[in-house]
Amino acid sequence: MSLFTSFLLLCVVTAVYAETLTEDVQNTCPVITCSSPGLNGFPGKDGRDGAKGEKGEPGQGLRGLQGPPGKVGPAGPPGNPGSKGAVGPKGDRGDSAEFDTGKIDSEIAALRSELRALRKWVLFSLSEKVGKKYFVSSAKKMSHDRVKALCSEFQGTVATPRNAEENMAIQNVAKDIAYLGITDERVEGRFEDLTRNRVHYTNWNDGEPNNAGSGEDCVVILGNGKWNDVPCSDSFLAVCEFSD
Ligand SMILES: [Ca+2]
Ligand SMILES: [Ca+2]
Repeated sequence: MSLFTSFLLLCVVTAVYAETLTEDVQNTCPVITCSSPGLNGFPGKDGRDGAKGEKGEPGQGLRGLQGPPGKVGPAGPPGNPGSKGAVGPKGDRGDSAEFDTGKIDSEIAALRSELRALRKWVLFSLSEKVGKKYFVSSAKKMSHDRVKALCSEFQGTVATPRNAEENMAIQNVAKDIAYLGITDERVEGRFEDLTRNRVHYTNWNDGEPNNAGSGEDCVVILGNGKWNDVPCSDSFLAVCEFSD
């Protein structure tokens, strides 16, 4: 081979190598390093709202003024009873002016005196007195049981003559047939006073006591002062006796 031919061949090889090197450099070199920087683009559109964040800490600013009180709420249910408290100290002595026993006693004495005077007047005007006994007659007729109740109501008892003088007094005070405090209710034919003591003074009318009909266990004094046994349910005047 001639020297000229070798020179041409070398040129061709060099040219091919250079072209090959240029292509490799273009394929591996980044553009940004290999070219001038471009201009910034326009801002993109707003993105979507993100997820809600956690509650933040209280602020550090000044606290506002306190508002007016709210409306009173409804009453709640009653609570359980409380425990019993301790016994308190003894109180002061009360005012006894309203309970002046001396004043009360004097007022009672005055009332008793007035009552005695009134009682004397009633007995004097309405009764017959024999010794320490007063006999007073009712103006209304009633059964023997009612007579007993009436005399008891006025703290007396049914008139029971113990002698002729008392029998006369009862006869005088009674304006009609009147019950005496004598019966044979417990034992037929055994006449007793209302304390169940057998009577010793009697003033029976002729033919009495006869326990007539279905039975006669109470005693009345007639207009002539004589006695008759009668049914206790019959109605006659009451004569009560009182002690002085
Ligand atoms: Ca009888
Ligand atoms: Ca009779």
